[in-house]
Amino acid sequence: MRRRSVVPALLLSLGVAAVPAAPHAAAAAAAAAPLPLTQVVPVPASVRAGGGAFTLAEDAAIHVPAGSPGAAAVGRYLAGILRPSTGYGLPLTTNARREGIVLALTEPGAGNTGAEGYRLQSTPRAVVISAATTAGLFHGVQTLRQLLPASVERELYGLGPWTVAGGTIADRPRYAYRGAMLDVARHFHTVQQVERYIDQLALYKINRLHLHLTDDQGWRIAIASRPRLTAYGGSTQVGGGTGGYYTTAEYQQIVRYAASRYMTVVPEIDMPGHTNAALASYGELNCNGVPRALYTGTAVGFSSLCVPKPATTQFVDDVIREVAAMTPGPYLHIGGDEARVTGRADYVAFVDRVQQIVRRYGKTVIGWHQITGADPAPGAIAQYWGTKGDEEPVAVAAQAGTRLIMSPANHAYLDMKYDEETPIGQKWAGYTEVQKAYDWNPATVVRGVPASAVLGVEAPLWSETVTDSSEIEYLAFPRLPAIAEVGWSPAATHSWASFRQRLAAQAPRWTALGINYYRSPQVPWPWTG
Ligand code: IFG
Repeated sequence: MRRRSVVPALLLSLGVAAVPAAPHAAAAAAAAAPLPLTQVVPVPASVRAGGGAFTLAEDAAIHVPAGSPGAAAVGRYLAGILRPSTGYGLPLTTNARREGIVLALTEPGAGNTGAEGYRLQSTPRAVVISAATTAGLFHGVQTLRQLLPASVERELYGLGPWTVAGGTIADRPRYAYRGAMLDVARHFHTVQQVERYIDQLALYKINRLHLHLTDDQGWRIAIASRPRLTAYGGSTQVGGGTGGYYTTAEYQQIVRYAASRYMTVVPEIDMPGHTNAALASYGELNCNGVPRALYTGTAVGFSSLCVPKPATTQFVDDVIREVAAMTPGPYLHIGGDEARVTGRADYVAFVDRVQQIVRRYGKTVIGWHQITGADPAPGAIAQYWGTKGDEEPVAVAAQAGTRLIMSPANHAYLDMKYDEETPIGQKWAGYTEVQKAYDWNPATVVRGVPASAVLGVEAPLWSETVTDSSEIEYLAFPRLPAIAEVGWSPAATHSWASFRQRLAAQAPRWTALGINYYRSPQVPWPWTG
């Protein structure tokens, strides 16, 4: 669970009050009214304000249902956030009294909250978060966090009051697939850096973490039957650094951590293009049998597995078998993008063959939308990353049953620069300020795609120019919350005027969490003094 400083609690237990974060801030907080229930990102499906506010009492408890380890884990997660900043003990209890903070599981289907939704009712006696699933409870907790003062996110405890406005929220997502992709191949990002990003994504109810594990510059996942992929293919990165990779144990640590934040990991093995690291590691994968040199530049489209060779099929089988075995989630992403030096017939043959292998190992195929140029297998998912919305094969495949994840590069690519001054990132899909990341509709972004074919959205962050958490955060905040709202909130609530105000109110929370965000001129950020 969340790692937080235990110092305040220790001091409290010794009867010594830790130094409050900032007395004037406490006075301001005491004077300030509780945040309006609508001031949440993503904006909830329905909000009914009214009735008295709830104020967390020092002796409050977090009530969880008996017999649900998942609900207790969500309770502990919430306690891990509230204890350091309030200094309160906040014990978990199953005594079913409806007072303080209550996490309640309803009968499936009872509250019409679906697989991930929740109800949050705030009265002077209690804040009750009820859901049919523990995922719903977890998402309700994210909303509760945002209804408490931003200082609730701090490491050091403040003086409160910890008040939540009175009223009722009934909330559930528009789309089931709300993802973020992190490219750990161009620049390697450690388990700790990935876990930090997972915690930040959880704030906005993201539920899929797509890891781009392999590319020309590096192979980042250990494959026992192919040790050179990481021993050699994982030994460098863009710019020539030492690269790195995840052992199976480390990958499974990421999977577990993501699952504890109700996020499913989607591993991507990009093929047949973007494979220089593999081609350098095993000469047999090249048509001439000669291993390629390692590559540390940022060009794309120059590499391809040698499709006709049986050795290539064996390689793909080894890799997919092992990645599928270490991935509890239902998806396996096979890439398929920018295979510019793969012959057309070879590309179709390869994509058709690889899809069969993925299905044989019990996973659902995801591929970049170029796989619609082959024969998408039944149940396959295409991830759209175009910018024009006029790609005919995508519409044809969608009409024939292929489902889509929308990642239009001119709205959802977090590695695009904000403007010409942005120090990192790329610009091939156009400068992307916050409003451009927000103002699009997944249901209509590609012409001819039935709205029912759209599974959801994903925000890719490619790492050619991104080396650490600070740079991840600079590009992801504030645009990731924009895409999270596009994926979660009803289309009817979509409003840049409303969103930019609610986004501005997130800034003190990001500051409290140490998130290095870009202060976009499009957002009325609060005066920070
Ligand atoms: N396109 C490539 C990525 C990355 C990206 C950077 C896709 C599917 C440009 N493929 O996006 O590997 O280089 O913006």
